[in-house]
Amino acid sequence: MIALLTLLAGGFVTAVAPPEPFGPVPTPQQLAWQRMEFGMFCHFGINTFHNEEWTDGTKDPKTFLPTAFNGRQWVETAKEAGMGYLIVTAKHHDGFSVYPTEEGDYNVKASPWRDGKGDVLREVADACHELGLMLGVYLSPWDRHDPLYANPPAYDTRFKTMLKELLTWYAPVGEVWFDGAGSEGHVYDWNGYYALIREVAPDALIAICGPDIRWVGNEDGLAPDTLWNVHEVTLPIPGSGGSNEKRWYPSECDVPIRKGQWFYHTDGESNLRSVRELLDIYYRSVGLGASLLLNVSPDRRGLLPDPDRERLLEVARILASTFHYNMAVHAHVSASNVRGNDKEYAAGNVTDNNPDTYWTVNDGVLQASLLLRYGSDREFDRVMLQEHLPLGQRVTAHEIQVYEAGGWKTVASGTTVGYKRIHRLPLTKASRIRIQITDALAPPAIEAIGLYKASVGENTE
Ligand code: FUL
Repeated sequence: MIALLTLLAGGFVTAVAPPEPFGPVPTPQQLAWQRMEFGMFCHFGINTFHNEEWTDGTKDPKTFLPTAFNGRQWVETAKEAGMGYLIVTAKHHDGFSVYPTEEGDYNVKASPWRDGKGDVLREVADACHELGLMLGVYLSPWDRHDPLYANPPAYDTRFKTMLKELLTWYAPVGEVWFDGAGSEGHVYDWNGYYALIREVAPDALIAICGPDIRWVGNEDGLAPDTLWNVHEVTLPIPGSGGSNEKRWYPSECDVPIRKGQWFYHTDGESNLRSVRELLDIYYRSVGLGASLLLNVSPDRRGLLPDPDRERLLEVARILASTFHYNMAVHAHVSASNVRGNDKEYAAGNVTDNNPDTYWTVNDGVLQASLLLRYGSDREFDRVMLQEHLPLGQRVTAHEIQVYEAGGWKTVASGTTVGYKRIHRLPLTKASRIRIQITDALAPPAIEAIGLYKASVGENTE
């Protein structure tokens, strides 16, 4: 019998077919990217040496002179903080390239740093690849230095050559970040840029002014409370067959660790965000299903400033301590409905720590609940949910309830779940916890549930 079912199901021991995917679903690259959750942005360039956010393209390249550059320190810090990727500014709006491009003359080769042989990207890329972080590159379309900028076709050709340099010299590159700032009214060959990236680095995701990763819409690190991964993308997308296609388009929240400063400023330390602010940003980005791209700008030494580094690592330690123990794995978990009563889709899948398994329900069922039971009370103040994204995003409303004095009491509620939803609650004691999916666009498919107690460190200022 099992053998027959195995044959019928194409190799899987299951009697019931999985639900059809609902709407657009992530590509494997998007899903892997979403699962990293947290990345570091490093703005480093000629601005670093002028206490300015946007220099105008006239600063002398000789002023780019880090005294103790160590790209590995950036990557090691990101890794220690639990980040999965790091994005470097190869060229910002001022047009100065921190890698030895063969295009133009406004780049590291014109600086006395390491006798004109320095290469920021080389060291950061090598360290990323060695330590297992995904490397991303920021290449500003807006260029305030390059005389070719006034001649769009000539500039496009140069820009594509630079993209090709970055994607081949520092391969593999996982994300290309196209900033829209300053570009109002300028016509770029976006289709040509995208086609080149797809050809040279098919696994690279194109972010912001691009079809794969969406800007969350602010620089405060805050995602909206209802966050969908499916959006209508209006940019030109090669091969998409139209400009208003609905596609999987996950959000990235970019935010600087020093308020308002993407580049290092010698007098900027008072802008360093507090532990409490950074934790809040984490919960309001990752905790709402977006990715968090936190900018830590290297200083004039070419190192992450000590206070910023310590602040980041402190936040990372606190988060690791909050989330290291998921007490849901010790609950008895049951569900109001299990698809075909098949154990392939059982409630227990939400606590098995396996992203490939999930709990789901019969076709047509849009409301369902999971019940977590313990023999005695547990104390928790964080509840985490994740949908199984390979089947598309489905949940539109949910509630967390606890059984108390003879009745169910709602302690948290929300709309979308998506990649992840973390609720912060007052410290709650209960032996029965119910996760209610109260509405969905298609039968819910939940991959993971977590119950945690926040580290005392979360009360740090
Ligand atoms: C903005 C830029 O203008 C800032 O300088 C910074 O690069 C930020 C990430 O994007 O649009």
